[in-house]
Amino acid sequence: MKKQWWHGKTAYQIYPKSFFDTNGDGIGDLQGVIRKLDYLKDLGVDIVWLSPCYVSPLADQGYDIADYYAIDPRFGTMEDMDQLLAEAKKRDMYILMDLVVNHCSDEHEWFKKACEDPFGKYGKYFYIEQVKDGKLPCNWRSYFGGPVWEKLPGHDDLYYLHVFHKKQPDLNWENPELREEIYKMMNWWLDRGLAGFRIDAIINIKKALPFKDYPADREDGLCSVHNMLHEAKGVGVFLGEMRDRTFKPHNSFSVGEVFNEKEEELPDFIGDDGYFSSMFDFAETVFGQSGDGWHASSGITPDDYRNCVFATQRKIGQIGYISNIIENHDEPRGVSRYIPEGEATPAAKKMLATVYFLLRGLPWIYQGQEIGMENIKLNSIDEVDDISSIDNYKVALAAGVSEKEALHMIELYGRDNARTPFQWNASENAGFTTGTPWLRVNPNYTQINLAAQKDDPDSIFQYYRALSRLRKDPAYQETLVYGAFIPYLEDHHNVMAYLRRTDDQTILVIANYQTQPQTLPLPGKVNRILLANTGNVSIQNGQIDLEGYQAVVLELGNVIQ
Ligand code: TEU
Ligand code: CA
Repeated sequence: MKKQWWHGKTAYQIYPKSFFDTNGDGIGDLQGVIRKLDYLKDLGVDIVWLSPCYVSPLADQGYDIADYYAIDPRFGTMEDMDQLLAEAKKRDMYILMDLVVNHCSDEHEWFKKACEDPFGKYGKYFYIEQVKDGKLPCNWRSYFGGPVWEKLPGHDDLYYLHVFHKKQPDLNWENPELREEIYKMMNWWLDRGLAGFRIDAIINIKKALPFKDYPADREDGLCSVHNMLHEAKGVGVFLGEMRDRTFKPHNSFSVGEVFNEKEEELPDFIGDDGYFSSMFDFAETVFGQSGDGWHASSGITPDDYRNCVFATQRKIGQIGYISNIIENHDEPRGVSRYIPEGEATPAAKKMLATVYFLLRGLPWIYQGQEIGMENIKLNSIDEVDDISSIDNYKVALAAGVSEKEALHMIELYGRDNARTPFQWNASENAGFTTGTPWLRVNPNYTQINLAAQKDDPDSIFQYYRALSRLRKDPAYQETLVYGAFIPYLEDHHNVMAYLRRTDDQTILVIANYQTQPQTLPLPGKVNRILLANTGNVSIQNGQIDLEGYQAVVLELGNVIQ
């Protein structure tokens, strides 16, 4: 694998709407991101991915873009964006925007023109089908529930495709004219100084055509889009063209949100000449998911989590450079999901931080993760904003689940968990806004907030700073960035341990993933302790006595493996 400038960096995802509000309207904005660049630099952040802040009706919180060339006034102006790019550059930081091109908003000019002339130029930017006697072209279910076909406004016999929300009409990537529009827009942003993109839902752009039904998988007579994705061939033609027309000429960074990738395609996706620089590991995020809806999902134990992570590390090997997360804006908070209920102490949160951050791959921190932000408790469905949660709530009730249980399911899996405002301090609204926050602040902000951790050497925040510094330490960087990943004690219950190894150095990451202490054998002599998430480290007779949720990073000598 060719070495790249970004391999040794630390990456961070900002959900602007919930990050920091500077004008008191209760909505986070670009000026808020600018104000916090020094904070991010101090944390050790180099690369910043901004969730969408383009003009949008926010039907899917900005993942429904109505103008790719303009910033939504609720987030600021293009001048703010240019200022952010300039201020980031001054700090050797790199800004990525979210590229949402499987679909646009139904309020985009293109779609409005398509409604005026469904068979003209802009009608061909979308999938518009004639429907006779009400028989839809296919029985796929939208990711947000219901059929993927909606009546084209102004036309009784024409329907348009939307695999997501009905306000997110799919763009027709089979149309070269549409693809040219997308590349032009991408290059416009890259020429403006953007370092690259996070690529949204990109595997959906290639449909298996002609449209056809698959066996219904629920009472609604519909089926998962995944049936079609499994059959779709040739997404690489579009992705290779995108790479050659945009990323390559700019030598920019790109990270794909890719679910349902085919294993044999991994080298094409993230190999040295791959479509993208990297892609996210979602193995642990999809573990236990059910096609019947969130209510039918099973939880994930520490051993499951470890096995998912190790499977990805093995699958990727030296093919490319995976992006490692414990959460993002679509997922519950990692510390609430991957640490058993009631055990998410600061030590446990730092243990989780240790075992994912030092994997082989690019470590991503999602806003608030660095201070251990947690899922939010719900009192009623009226408090929920997320369209995916509301859909799953309805599906659960229809399946006979009680309202109480359906609400608890949203507490476990809902996307609002990661979208509650960043908890800056213990003042009103956690210091996020002087106005009324667009989404409820987690009431635990009085305990969990940055101000309470900034100057505490034992805080989660300081621990993330230490992890980022360790991974960039010249004495260990080559091993932690490029060293082979070798599982250790991988069948040992509630243990997550692995070696990172080069010819010259071996580093052991070893964690006790439970409250009860356990003593474990070490695979070699300990040269030095590089990091530990709790007090003292007890090593004797070639063994290590780990306290509950203790994680330790050791440099070893003469390892027997
Ligand atoms: O998500 C793509 C996606 O398919 C999964 O995240 C999941 O299906 C979805 O979150 C529903 O639970 C991307 C964005 O990350 C997400 O925020 C958008 O809602 C979606 O695409 C549409 O743009
Ligand atoms: Ca604001």
